[in-house]
Amino acid sequence: MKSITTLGEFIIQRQKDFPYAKGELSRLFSAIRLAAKVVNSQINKAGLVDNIMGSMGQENVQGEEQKKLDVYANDLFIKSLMARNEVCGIASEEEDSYISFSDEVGRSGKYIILMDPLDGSSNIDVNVSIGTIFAIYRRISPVGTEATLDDFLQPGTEQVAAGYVIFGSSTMLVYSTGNGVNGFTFDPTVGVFYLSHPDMTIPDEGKIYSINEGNYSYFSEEVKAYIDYCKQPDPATNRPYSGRYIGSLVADFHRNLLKGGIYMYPGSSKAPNGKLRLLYESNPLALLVEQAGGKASDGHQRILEIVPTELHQRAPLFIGSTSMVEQVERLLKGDRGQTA
Ligand code: P6P
Repeated sequence: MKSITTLGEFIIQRQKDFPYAKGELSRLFSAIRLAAKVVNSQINKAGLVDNIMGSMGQENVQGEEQKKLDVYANDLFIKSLMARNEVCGIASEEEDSYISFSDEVGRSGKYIILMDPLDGSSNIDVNVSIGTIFAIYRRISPVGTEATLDDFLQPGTEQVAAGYVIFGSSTMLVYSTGNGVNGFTFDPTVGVFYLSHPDMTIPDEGKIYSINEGNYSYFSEEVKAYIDYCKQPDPATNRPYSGRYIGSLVADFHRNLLKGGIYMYPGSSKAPNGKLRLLYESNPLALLVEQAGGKASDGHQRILEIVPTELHQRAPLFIGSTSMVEQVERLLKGDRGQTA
């Protein structure tokens, strides 16, 4: 019988792909894997467990109502990562500022992690897929000192690993260390992630466009032109496309990664830089999509090359199949000839 590879086995096999390979990737991912399993078990019974469901009646730094499961996932990932002695600091959507570990072991950590512990959590109550997104960087401050803000404000090109966990009809962990993208599906009967999607690549073309069209009247004329382009019948270019918008970034991204498509959260007159966070939402997904052969842009420049200035800064996001992202970039440059 063909043996299937577990996440742990895969990481050991690929340890050489991870810079400074001394088992560090294995320990980092074992923390993420453990936290993902525990969060998964809580999400699966969220409808039943009163003490988890519902809001804590407080807001996070984003001004968004903090659901108990957000806080639970945030605390769990932080505890699990701290315990592996590889991380000197963590930044999270749920934390106002970054957390640096001041003890000697923490200060000796060589990596920092940025994460959205439970993206799309407003969907928990309606049983829609949600996800965790993470980005791993090598610290730039000296080992042995406390992490600094500069460790977290590195461009996405400096990520040494990035990935997401999608809690959907099945739970999957998808990640890259810069050598392709691989997906692992969780088998809850044995508590193991198995390699189910080796060497994931995104089709260059797709038929799916994902955007919240409720914001149409607030978009620029160029973004409106692309949305209209997606809807214009043209058999030669596979149009009209299908509109698919789950309202959960990880779920929309994952579907487009597998099937081809584009996800967009543009700037608007209401929110000039859009809604999504550069450091722990767009950058990790941009690394994944580029490693899978796709593209991620803020409409004008490569997401990964944006030099961050603030921990929670937002940026417009156009991400997915290369030819679709390039099409919208042309339109954003005012090249209307492409909408014929
Ligand atoms: P809107 C969830 O809050 C999230 O950050 C992403 O997961 C999702 O794609 C987006 O916001 C949805 O935002 O404004 O369309 O409801």
